[in-house]
Amino acid sequence: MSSNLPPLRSPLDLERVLEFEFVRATENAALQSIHWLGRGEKELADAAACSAIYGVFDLLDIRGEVIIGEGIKDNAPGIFVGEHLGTWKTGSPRFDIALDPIDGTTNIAKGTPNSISVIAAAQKPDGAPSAMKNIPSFYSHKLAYGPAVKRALQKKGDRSFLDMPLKEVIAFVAEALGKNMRDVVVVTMDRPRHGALIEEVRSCGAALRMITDGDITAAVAPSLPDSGVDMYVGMGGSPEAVLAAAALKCLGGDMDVRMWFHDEAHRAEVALTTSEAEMNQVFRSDDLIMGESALFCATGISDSPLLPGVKLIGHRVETHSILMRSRSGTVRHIHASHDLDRKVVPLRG
Ligand code: VTB
Ligand code: MG
Ligand code: MG
Repeated sequence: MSSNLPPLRSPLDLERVLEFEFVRATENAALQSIHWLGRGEKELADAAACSAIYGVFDLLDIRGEVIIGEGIKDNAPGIFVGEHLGTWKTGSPRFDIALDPIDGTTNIAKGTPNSISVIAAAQKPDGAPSAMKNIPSFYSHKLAYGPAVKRALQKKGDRSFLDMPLKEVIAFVAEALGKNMRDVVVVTMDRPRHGALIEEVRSCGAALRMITDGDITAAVAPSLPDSGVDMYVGMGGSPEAVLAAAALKCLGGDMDVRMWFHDEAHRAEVALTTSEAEMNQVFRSDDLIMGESALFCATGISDSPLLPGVKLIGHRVETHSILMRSRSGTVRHIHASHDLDRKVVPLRG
């Protein structure tokens, strides 16, 4: 019997099959790092999460290359740019991978909320250009918003929010969401470098929520229907901007991102390899995640607007993860209960 419907899946769409292995990796990282919650040992937490991620990829027949990894910011133990993940068996699918084994290691060290393990990946044909942009600056200026604001922005000729006074941006977001300014919830990280920005949010009467760390969850929050967050703004890590962009591409929200330099020496260093135009460019999610599709997954370690953290209940451990792909737009919430007495935990080292 013939059918006019497209095939259920293309044999080449291996992202669809393999995405569940990626979420196993973030689950494993969350399960391993939970033991470090509150122990004041950032680096040991990071090392545990890395070993857990390596452990899962060591079993996976892919040819994965890390395009965005940890380490550039804080010299923590990490999985670095250029590393190979997967078995690299001949003919296995090629993936570009961005990851942060723990976003929010300080939070883990202190036992505070807002830490996750996160991976984004894009399948790509051999020889194709990189599917993700590795921004060379430590920090980027980011302003993230949800789908309704994105649609309103497109109607107004697609100006960049980063070129508008923050007050105007908040007024725009309020209008797009049908809210009063005072009900627009803006999240930023509590940092001295955000002093002027914080003053501006307060002076226009909007609702401000400050977090200590972990701005991937903050940037994704406005695109989640029930997060209670309308926008995220601030200067945070550039790798975290690209990871959040993968999620936003799946969820239909977006983010304006521009390199931001904390000192002149760093600007000069980046200028050696980057044009002035690129240093001033405003990137959107599609500019950072260039491939035709991408997957994003994250598992909560401690509670965040994106995900509940790991819970230890008797002999079992519960994890909450989110898994999504931009091609299909499917967003899965995966609540898993792990029996640590029976589970074989893949680890490296
Ligand atoms: C940022 C943010 C991260 O660390 O990189 C921040 O993107 C570092 O900021 O999510 P400081 O250099 O001011 O400490 C995180 O919050 C956690 O890695
Ligand atoms: Mg990290
Ligand atoms: Mg991080």
